[in-house]
Amino acid sequence: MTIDVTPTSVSGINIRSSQNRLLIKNGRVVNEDGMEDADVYVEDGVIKQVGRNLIIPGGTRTIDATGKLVMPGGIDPHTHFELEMMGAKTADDFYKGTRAAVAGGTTTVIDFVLPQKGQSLLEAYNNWRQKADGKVCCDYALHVGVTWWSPSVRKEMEQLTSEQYGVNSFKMFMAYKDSWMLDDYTLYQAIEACAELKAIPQVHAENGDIIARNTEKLLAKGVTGPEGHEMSRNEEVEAEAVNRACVIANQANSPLYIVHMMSKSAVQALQIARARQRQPLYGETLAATVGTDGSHYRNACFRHAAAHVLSPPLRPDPATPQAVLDALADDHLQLIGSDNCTFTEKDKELGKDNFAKIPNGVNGVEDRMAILWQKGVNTGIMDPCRFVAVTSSTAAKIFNIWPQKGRVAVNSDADIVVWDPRLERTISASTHKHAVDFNIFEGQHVVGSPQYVVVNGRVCLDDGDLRVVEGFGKFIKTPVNSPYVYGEEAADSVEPRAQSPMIHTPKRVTNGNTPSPGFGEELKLVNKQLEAMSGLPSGCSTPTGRKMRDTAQRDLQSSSFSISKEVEGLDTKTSVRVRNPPGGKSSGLW
Ligand code: URQ
Ligand code: ZN
Ligand code: ZN
Repeated sequence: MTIDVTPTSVSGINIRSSQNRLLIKNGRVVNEDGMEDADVYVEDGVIKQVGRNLIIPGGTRTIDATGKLVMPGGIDPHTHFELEMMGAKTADDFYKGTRAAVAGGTTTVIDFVLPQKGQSLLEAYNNWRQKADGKVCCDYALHVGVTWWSPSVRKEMEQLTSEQYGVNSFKMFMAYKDSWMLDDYTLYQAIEACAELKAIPQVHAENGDIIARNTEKLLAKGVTGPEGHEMSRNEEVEAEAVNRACVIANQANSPLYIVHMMSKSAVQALQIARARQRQPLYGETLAATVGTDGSHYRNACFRHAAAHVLSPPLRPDPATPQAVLDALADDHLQLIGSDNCTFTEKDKELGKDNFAKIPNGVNGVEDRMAILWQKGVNTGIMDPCRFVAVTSSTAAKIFNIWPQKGRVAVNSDADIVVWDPRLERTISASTHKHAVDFNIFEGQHVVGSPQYVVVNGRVCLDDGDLRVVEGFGKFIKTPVNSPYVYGEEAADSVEPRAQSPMIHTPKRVTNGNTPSPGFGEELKLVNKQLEAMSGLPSGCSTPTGRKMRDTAQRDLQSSSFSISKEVEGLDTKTSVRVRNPPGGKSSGLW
């Protein structure tokens, strides 16, 4: 067991009991559906009271959160720790990876069990549990990959969804031909199985056949460097697979969750499918997508360019980060993960002479929240409530661990971030907590970061000092039949979904400015293309003709609370207005 602690702390158990009571005072509590000025009292890892004038036992440690936001700890729905792929093993193991997560404000990660073709899913699951259980510094759950198909795989999927194993999501690959990729027939069966089990099917949406052929052609022409990676799999290759996956899910009358959406075209394809399909479709993007771009593939330095290689790739279109941020704010995308999958310079060199051999993956679990805060909140694109939704609570709802996770409320786990919107830092590999020697956000100045991070009631980031305990985290079971995904309201048209108390209506920050250009004209074009590709809606499920939301009608009832006004001296250009929280308008003053 490794303990990053001050000399006064002695063991995981003692640390737990000596810090079993905690009061976070004078902060502004932010949940996905509103904000309120309230104190938060924690005992034995659980939030016991939220409000003002609380009666607290003597000897309780108090954190003064004046001027700070008190938010649910981040949930990163997409990590790969200790993953072996493409001849290498990720630098971040479950200890270093979750330590980096906590440093950045994330208190739960969902990692992927990825079985080899022909391997038992249960065996792979057990391997992952063995790797993770003794090392995680925060709680974690598992998705399981379906990388091949047989009756035994179907049976093991069912076993994995039982109470004993606690898995409710399965990832299928439409890329990585000759390793994890499934053909459409098999993908259809796997998605059907998920729907039958009331689990959540996830897809990696890229056309693996096109990528394989393009790779051959590029290599034959002498394009061997990292720039060939994006060239072999441009936006269209991603958007086609997004549309195809949605069509297959529609035929199977299944919901669908699309992981790591990296391009405007892919988001447009999803937006169109969400408008036509009855079952819910969810889109996840990455910190990498909003925090950097594909221009790095043209960097003359192989190390630099290869460090940015992931799949689907970062896009050269410089409008991508802004468009993806807009989509996150407008609920065309629902979550942001990291896809943390770090390989060292030495590992990336496996592809020195052939871009197709560069191990795929980048960092992100540590900087995901600060990057989104900087790019999304400080710029006024989204408000803090939407920030909480996309970084935490929506993942908790989809994967059916809400409100245990993803909420600051009585009886929720005490996974809490005290966020200082004034804290400034510059991201660098020289200071990050990852085990990897490169950071794709190197040199970026961010304003807003966690000051305290509480994991299950224990202060693991203490006024900037990281004090995690290896093995302190635990495995969290994710039960099937998530009401958010499979509940009645989830299958209805957009109006009832928006009215559901469980579902936050996303808030576009208006700032008095015209919203940045969305997908208007381009969308119409792609709409036509995709309609032509997909044919008519399935006879297996009932199309609802779900209406696309009218952006002009969003967020018209803003309150006057403004972070830039309230936190004097902030150098963030923030001017965020939010709706009144449920139960009445907040005072707006700390
Ligand atoms: O495809 C993924 O999610 C993993 C296995 C690799 N990382 C990446 O490049 N996205
Ligand atoms: Zn993937
Ligand atoms: Zn991934």
